[in-house]
Amino acid sequence: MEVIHVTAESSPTVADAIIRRLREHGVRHVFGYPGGQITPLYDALYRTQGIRHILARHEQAAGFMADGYARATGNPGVCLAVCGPGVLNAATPLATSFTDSIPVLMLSGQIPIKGRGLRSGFYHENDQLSACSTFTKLQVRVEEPGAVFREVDRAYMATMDRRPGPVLLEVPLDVLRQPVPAPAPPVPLANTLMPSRPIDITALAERVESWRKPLLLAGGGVVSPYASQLFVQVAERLGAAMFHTLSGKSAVPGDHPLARGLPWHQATSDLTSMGPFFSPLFSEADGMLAVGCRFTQASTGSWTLPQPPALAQIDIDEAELGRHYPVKVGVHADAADALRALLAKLPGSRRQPWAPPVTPRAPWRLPGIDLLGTMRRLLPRDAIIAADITRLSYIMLSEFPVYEPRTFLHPAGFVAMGFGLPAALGAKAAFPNRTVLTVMGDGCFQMCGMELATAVQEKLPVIVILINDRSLTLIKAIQERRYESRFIGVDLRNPDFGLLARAFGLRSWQVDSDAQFEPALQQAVASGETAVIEVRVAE
Ligand SMILES: Cc1ncc(C[n+]2csc(CCOP(=O)(O)OP(=O)(O)O)c2C)c(N)n1
Repeated sequence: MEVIHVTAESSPTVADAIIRRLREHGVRHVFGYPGGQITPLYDALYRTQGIRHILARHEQAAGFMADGYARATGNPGVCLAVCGPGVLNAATPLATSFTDSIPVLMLSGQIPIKGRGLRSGFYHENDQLSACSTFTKLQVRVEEPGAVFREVDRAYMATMDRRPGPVLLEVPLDVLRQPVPAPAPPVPLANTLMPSRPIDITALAERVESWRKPLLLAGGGVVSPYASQLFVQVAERLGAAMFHTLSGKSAVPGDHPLARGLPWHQATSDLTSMGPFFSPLFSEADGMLAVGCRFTQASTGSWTLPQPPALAQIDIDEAELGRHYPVKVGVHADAADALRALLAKLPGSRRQPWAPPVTPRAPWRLPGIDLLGTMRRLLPRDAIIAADITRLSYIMLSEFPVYEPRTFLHPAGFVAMGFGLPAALGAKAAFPNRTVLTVMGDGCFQMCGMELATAVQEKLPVIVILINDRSLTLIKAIQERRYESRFIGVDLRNPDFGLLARAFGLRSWQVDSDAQFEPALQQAVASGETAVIEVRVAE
């Protein structure tokens, strides 16, 4: 239904002002899906140079694309969705960004001001600001044309302020069409929102230096090139063993001699009884410095991970300090700022590592096929991997080394299926010259597979590793473990994925052995085109 007549405007409107302002903030990509109340924003995009719109096939995918873009770049991802059904379709990615502290701006319209309130009869009527209030860090509504620059600045910059996260900005259709009364003021500098303040790190430095057997734990707050580098330097000075959480995966280079990976090397289906899988170093250490991490259920095996006798913590969110475990020293600061200050206080020499070298374990493999070894050999070091909610992703979190920050994208906190392909597309938009790959189960793929059309139309070639095991294995494993194998709702009758790929004009490979997987991945990487590699898991 389209009942709104949009006329061409000559002077800048609020919609023009919003798009131009975002461009001034550095936004170059907007992931979206159109609708009646946001047509002025689309028209503004049409008339504004230097900002690209990427059309998804569903607002959920647009949201995941913005999230994937933000995870891969560190800059806010921007998505655009119509008020009501569009924004609510994107509720899951917004909650994903909220849980993992990913900066995303969701830009939306709203029905005209006179229709405010429910049951007014306007189509798409909604109260999306309330609906999304528990999973967006800020909700902004612009009702006065004169407020547009201030409010767009506030919304955009809030995505990055202190703990990053998603912000919802809505503007009613009639306001979007109005002229802007005054010229744009200068764009405020990012650091005016979060002035860096002197951090007193003395107590922390004394504490960590007193430990003979220290551990360092990196969370998502350390996933940036600068923070990651500082984190590694602190570990080297202290001779500490470095662990990372699920969100902190790419913060620690997997081939560093002090890197010890996740706290566990294997997870159970319901994250209980994980004792045998925890690293023994947690029981042997005499202190741990945790940086930018939340101690989630998944990272700690439902909080049964043994804790060293002393914990120090650095976090941008004061509420995280001591939330799960008592802390001896808590530092409320940005991870990089605090690590830099800590480094300056530590002696310049490097201590000998106390933890024994890693003892290699037999690598995980599917019957007949070594996915991880082949992928690591064939993918460039800086390849970006978007790992959906599938068994292989959890194995990769534990066993697949990545080397650079922002190269492993995973919805660790909200655990939302359907993330992989769109997040990969978002990353590819940001880095057209890097290899981008997604790992998906057959369940995950069928939640967002239509985004293959986006990959083709928008020329965002990504590689899809699709594990076809005809089941929702992670849930089936719980039914096996807890419900005496009473399997219900977990077996999939799948389409022919090769034919499906062909319907999008894409090349695909069906593989079930090393001899097939290796050349398929080689060709897919070399082709520079979107490719689907279906890994057929034996019955
Ligand atoms: C949107 C959403 N719905 C349901 C779940 C619960 N869930 C977690 S894993 C999983 C199965 C995933 O299946 P698949 O993609 O085939 O991967 P596999 O488990 O087979 O490795 C389900 C249903 C979820 N995490 N997200």
